[in-house]
Amino acid sequence: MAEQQSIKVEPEFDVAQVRAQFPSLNQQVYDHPLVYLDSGASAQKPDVVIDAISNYYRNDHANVHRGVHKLAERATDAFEGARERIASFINAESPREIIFVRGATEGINLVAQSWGQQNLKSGDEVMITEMEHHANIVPWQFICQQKNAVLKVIPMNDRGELLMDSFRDLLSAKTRMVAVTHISNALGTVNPVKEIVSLAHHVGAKVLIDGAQAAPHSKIDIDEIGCDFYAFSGHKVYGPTGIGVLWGREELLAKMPPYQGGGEMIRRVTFEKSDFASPPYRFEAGTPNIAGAVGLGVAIDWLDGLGLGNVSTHEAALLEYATSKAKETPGMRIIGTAENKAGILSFELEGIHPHDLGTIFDRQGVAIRAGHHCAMPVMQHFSVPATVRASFGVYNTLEDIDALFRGVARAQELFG
Ligand code: 7TS
Repeated sequence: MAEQQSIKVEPEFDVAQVRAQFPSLNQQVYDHPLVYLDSGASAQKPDVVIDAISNYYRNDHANVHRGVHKLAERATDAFEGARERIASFINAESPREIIFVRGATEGINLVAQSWGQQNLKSGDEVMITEMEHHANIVPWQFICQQKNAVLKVIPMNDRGELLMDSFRDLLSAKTRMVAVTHISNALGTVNPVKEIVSLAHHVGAKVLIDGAQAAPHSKIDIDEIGCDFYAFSGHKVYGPTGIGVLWGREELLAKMPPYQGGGEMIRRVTFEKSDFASPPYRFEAGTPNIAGAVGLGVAIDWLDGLGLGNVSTHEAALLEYATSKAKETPGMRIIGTAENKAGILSFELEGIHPHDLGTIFDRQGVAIRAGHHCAMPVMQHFSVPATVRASFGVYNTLEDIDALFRGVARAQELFG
């Protein structure tokens, strides 16, 4: 993702020093040192994040926005401070554009329901791609069924790259929303989101980017991408689970109806009628995940402190090394060979079911994911039931990849 790398001078990147900050990596699994290659599913947490959550609960916890006492003030400052940090991290114009959600899944559901209920009508079209995670398929199916709108799918080639000509052909005045993953979790493909946004805007469609896999790996600048909504999850960017971010353009959010009703999201309530608060609070009914937001703010500062250019470069080197080893391995087929690819290696091994492979890896302390990766249409495209996926994080090393390939050799030995 060279185009999105930060141009600021970044600190030295020392993977040993990064690893040392992750207590969970320092353990044995079945008498082998843990090799964690499943960050695409969820990343491990550095000390600073664990400590921030613990300190918050030890010292500062109270409910936000409503208390008149000191702890309520501190909790509110920490919560809103995290919102400001996240806004500046993705280059949003204002913290009012940052909605705290449970994760990318909830962010997408929020847009599909709130924006979709108001803006879609019978015959309108919503466009997604063949490589979406179910989180960016099912919410659109729901709203399309509710509104009698049509779900269109941008196809991909056998390398796992979107067919941009087909996209151009599918676009029309009927297209109201284009919802696309920034990076495919099953293939690693980095999609040309800027170009997609520009083409979609040309026909008057809005664009939502599912950034769940992109936010941990590269600098996200929503202003540069030009999209209308961007969603990501805290737990994949080295932050806690149960918290994520939906960014939306302020002028769009201002017109959108609430997603859920309850406390925090109202201005005035009578039994006849309720008036709603302005964004982001209109979309944050109930007591939020305060500790999660605090942890996420710290995680993002920490990641930013490593330098996202460094992170991209490090993970690109891991991918290159793993890909070259994969190409030398007999019987191994890489699923997803896009020109522009992030740190994900999905593969199948001739004659061995991915789930059996997963177990063999596990017994050697190597954590990978085997399955359909919540992207069943991708599996259908490649005619496989599942793949094995190694996904890389900031703490992975070339030795981790060597361990992965020792696992492959062991599996081939066992299965003859
Ligand atoms: N979108 C993409 C591209 C994802 O990879 C994921 C999670 C989601 C959305 C949903 O994120 P959530 O945090 O709301 O669950 N992907 C994976 C994965 O690849 N393995 O486990 C979860």
